[in-house]
Amino acid sequence: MPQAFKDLFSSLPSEEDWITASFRLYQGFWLSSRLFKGILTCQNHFQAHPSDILLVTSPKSGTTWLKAILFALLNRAKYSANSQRRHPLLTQNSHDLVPFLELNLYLGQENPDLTAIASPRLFATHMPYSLLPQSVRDSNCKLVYLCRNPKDTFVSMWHFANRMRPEEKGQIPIQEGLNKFCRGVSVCGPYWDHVLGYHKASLDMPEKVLFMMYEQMKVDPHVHVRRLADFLGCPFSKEELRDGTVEGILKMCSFDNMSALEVNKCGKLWTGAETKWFFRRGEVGDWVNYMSSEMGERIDGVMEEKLHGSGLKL
Ligand code: PPS
Repeated sequence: MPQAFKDLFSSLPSEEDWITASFRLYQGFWLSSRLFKGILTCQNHFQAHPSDILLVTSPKSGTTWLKAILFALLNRAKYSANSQRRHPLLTQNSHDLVPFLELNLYLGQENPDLTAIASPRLFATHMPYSLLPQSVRDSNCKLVYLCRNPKDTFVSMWHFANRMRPEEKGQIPIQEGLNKFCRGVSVCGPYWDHVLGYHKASLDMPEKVLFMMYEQMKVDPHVHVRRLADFLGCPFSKEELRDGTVEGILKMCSFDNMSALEVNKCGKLWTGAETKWFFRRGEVGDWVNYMSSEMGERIDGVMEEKLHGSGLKL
């Protein structure tokens, strides 16, 4: 990390993270040193194009799923999900097909080669709205925000942190994770400020920011994928609607199909994380299997207070 970044990072308020290192509070959000470096580099060097599409999520909100759906949607003329045979999503994890700006592209370099990426370029990010590079906010590029209910997001985060922790550290007690989450201390947290930033942006600029919910996608994926395609300016044609293109994409990107692929059972990502860790249960309401109703009510109480007046209920 450049010395100036290091000096700034070490001057910031710090908290123990969920794994082995520390978070720092930068402009209201908790970041690891990797994220901090990637975000600042990206802010300084990324030039958004008006045709770019950015998938934004708070971690564990369904990023892996929506990366796959967006990739399949945007590349449907080139790769048919219905024939399934040659589709890149069958042999590559969606994180390898849709890079994170701050965690892949701008992590170790100021000027990654983006020339090979065809337009519209599809990227992902966990960056809070207020930390996005200025060029993203100024250009006409589109942002798709996927939000997931906080209790399932928290439980998913807790499981993932436990997998990332070295064996000798043991599991992070769920109560300790909950205390952190409810104080806002999680990757790119506070969770509620992350969500609120994009929710407000979607109300202010509905043509630029689409706010989607994991739970709604689970209930009625067909409707929401069509909504996504309309928003991105690539609506499904009548013929596509007749010939099962939407169903093909949804089936290919379904939890059952993706989690059964060899690449998602045995592969690893650049971070060292195993691809199978990104496919745990993929269900709505799984939190009840890990948290007492009092713990659930605690998250509900925090959300009620923090989201008050926003019009958003989670
Ligand atoms: S990350 O690290 O932020 O990219 O993780 P992310 O992909 O956002 O979150 C992981 C959770 O998403 C679930 N998942 C899916 N749900 C539905 N359909 C599909 N295809 C799918 N793929 C992954 C995954 O199981 C994690 O949720 P939990 O509740 O832990 O199962």
